[in-house]
Amino acid sequence: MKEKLAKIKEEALKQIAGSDALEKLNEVRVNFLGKKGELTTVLKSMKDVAPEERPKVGQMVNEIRDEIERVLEQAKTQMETKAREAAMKREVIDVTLPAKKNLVGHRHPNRIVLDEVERIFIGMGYEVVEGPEVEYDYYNFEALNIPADHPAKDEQDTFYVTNEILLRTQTSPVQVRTMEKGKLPIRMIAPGRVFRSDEVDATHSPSFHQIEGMIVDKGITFADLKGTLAQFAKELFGEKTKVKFRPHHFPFTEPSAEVDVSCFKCGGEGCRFCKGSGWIEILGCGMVHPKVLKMSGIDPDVYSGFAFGIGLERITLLKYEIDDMRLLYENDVRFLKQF
Ligand code: 2U9
Repeated sequence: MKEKLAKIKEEALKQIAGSDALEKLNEVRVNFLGKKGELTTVLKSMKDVAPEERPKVGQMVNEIRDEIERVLEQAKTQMETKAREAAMKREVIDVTLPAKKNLVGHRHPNRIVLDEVERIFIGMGYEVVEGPEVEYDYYNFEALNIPADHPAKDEQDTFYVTNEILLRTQTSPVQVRTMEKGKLPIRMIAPGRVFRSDEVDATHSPSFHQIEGMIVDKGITFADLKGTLAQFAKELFGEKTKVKFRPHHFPFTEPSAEVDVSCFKCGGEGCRFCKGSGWIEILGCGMVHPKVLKMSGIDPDVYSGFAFGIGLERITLLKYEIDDMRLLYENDVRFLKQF
């Protein structure tokens, strides 16, 4: 029995010395000291030992158990220390290294101008409404009193998906959809991307952005339109800005006008920026055509409204004195980080 115990001890110590991972040590513990382990099996067979020998054998078993436990614990501590040292070496931080540059994003200049325009109109009680970029011919043209033979409907100007479906050429369909819902009064702006089959140059792009606005209520007059746009121009270009309305024509408004603002560079004196005239054209507008109201289910004898359309890129180029529209689409960070 003594020899058997000595052998068990020797084998256990050998296996501990040969272990290279905590799991292996655990296996050794289970194999020798566990419920079905070798040492436990010996204890269970004590009945075969002569009664006078039993205390001695019992003591030996205890001593061997203690010794195996001690060596296991020692091996475990060694392994843990080694692992910690390796981790510390691996995770060393060189505090003398130069810090990573924190790159901060910028709002696109179009976004800055749109945020400002939205802020101004929200301040006057308008809602911001969006709509689909792929539209029906009806919403983009017909409901806006643009007849089938109008030049804008030519394939040279409009991207058609099918005969009846197209990429919207203006954000006006959003107003039509809002009017159709029948909830009045309406006070809204519709900003968004529009498409026209144009060649790219310094002032044209096949995809650009518009901000259109519309109000429909009882008793709206051209005076409301003038007051609203004059206030808008002052807020966007400065308190001293004057507005000038020139007669124009749009199929969807009657009467219609184009609006110039006094040059915000020279104050109206005339400079290179306003080409000597003292005025800069910024938008088109008018009273919503009675036929347009009627087509969307609004009685033009009870309600009236005004509408306007602004080319977002045009305002951005003017505000920041950018001389080529293409810069707004290239997303060159050297350009964008200036805003
Ligand atoms: C409805 C009724 C009327 C929207 C309007 C303009 C005048 C206009 C241009 C600005 C520069 C287009 O991007 S641009 O080339 N737009 O001059 N837009 S009135 O009138 C509407 C819209 C919807 C139902």
